[in-house]
Amino acid sequence: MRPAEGQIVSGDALLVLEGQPTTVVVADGLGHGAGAAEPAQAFCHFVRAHSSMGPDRIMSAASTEFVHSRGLAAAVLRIDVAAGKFSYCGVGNIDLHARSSSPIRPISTPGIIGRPVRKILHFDYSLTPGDILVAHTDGISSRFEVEDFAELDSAPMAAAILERLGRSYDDASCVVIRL
Ligand SMILES: [Mn+2]
Repeated sequence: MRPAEGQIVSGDALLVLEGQPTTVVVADGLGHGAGAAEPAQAFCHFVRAHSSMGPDRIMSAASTEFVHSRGLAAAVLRIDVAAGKFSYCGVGNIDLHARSSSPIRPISTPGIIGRPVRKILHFDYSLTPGDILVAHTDGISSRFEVEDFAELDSAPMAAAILERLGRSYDDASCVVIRL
């Protein structure tokens, strides 16, 4: 991840809680700089504190919890490698792309966490070894195919996507998960 041009602090935040299952959070606080980083980082702490809850329950609890914040977009990914399962729940401009043996195309519910949101969508999928998941904030254009980066390992892939598709005027962050 990197901050928008001219900013020192990124208003995006990422969290990876490795385990069985693994939880990944991608968050984008409204606006830029330290004020935007606050709700994004608070959301990461909130997920860490509620990691036993399902992504959809975390998200609906967060809608109330962040009512007095400036608001944010975020997605929670839950990856259970042993069970071959993947759950996704997002609100706002967070995108997920996959290269997978069965189709994985979740969408984030339009809206802002901390403002009234209509029914929050969540998605459950099967995972197979070799599958690749890429989640990113709207500081990265979603006009790419995972396949075009698939020869790279996770960290270089995230860096290449950021470099080639990052928008300089926004905080940008990207997480790559390879099974
Ligand atoms: Mn953004």
